[in-house]
Amino acid sequence: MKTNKYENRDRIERAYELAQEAYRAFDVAVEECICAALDIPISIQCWQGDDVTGFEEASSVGRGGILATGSYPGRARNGDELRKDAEFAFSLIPGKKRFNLHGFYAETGGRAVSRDEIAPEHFERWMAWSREQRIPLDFNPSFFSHPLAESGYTLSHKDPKIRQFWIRHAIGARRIASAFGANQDSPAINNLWIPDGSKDAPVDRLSPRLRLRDALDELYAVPLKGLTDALESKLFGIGSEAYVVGSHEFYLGYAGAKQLYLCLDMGHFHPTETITDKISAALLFVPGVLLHFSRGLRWDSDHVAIYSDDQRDLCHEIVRQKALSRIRLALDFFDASINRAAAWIIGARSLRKSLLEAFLEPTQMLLDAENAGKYHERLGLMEISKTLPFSAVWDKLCLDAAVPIGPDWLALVNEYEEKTLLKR
Ligand code: RNT
Ligand code: ZN
Repeated sequence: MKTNKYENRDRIERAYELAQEAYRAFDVAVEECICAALDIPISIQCWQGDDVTGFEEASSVGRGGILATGSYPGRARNGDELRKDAEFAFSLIPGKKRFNLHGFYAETGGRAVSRDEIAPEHFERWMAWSREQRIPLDFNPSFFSHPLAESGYTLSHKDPKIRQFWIRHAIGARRIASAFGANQDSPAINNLWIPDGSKDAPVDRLSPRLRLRDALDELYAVPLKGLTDALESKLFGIGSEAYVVGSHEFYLGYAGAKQLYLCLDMGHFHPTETITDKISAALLFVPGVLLHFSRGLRWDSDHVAIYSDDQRDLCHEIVRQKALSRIRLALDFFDASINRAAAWIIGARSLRKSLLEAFLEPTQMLLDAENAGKYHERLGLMEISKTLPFSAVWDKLCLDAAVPIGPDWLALVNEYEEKTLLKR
């Protein structure tokens, strides 16, 4: 496929002008919508680049807690490859970006450093890269793929020694996020997710939750600046089909009580349950919400995010809420069965697209209809707004952001795959 086959500045500008006219009839200022959509940072997950493997030798010991499936060639095997792939993906993703790291992406110069000893110094290279790229970093402690996580319990483990190990890791992670915050002009999100749970129905559901509460109290008691702590729940996972210690109710209560951010992952709820309706409720009681854009498919939660009804609804909700200063957006999927840079690009572009569409909604008209009790009008307008000439505005957004239009990015991915990824 030839690069710039689709891009035709003149055609895009003409289509855009007509689109602007169409939106004007709905009192939508398209130019402002493009700027607003480009301005929202999307935190891109490093772990799509290497199948959540990390750089530790020890990670081969256990894959407990998380698992990417697929064996597409070209996985990044070290920090340099991961950074290179991320830079390539960045160049094809419009709008503001952040990069989201995990504890086991520490670069220790070949020295084995125990998970409970990782510190800001092991992220010097990431921080230098972040400054150079002007891409702020976010962080996550890693409570999986480790021998001490193999039992299925970490912060809620009944052995105090194992619990303390993970508490030390969590505090270290908070220090790293704090160092990121000092290295950039916005706080780093430090999102805590643990796999703790049980394959079969436990008799005692309370004790692990008491231990988790106490462990969290201990690790959040360390005062640190420059970071925003978030907590992520899950309904069930591999090996925790019957019971998850850090459930939604647990963290909703905890985040509310301690005034921490609540992380809602699109794939972490019952298959027919969406997170769209949870935001307005949660924001009444927690300082902010971190969203993990993912795609649950049957039992799994980690497929590439796409321009789906679920994602579009969610973006409409966060834009309508006018609470973007209290909402952070991150991608969370890991598909090892397709080109990994393409996975990043598809996910991030789809999210930006859903955001743009949400900004273009004639919200005031919908609200007027709703407030007048004219629900047929509300529904009618919602249907009409779905087929306004949105794709012409999306093309213009890509043009403004100087990223390839339409399918032109695919040719660049194929070229990168051939010249770089397949040589690994
Ligand atoms: C796992 C959680 C968590 C992870 C990442 C790697 O179920 O969604 O967010 O995907 O931390
Ligand atoms: Zn997640």
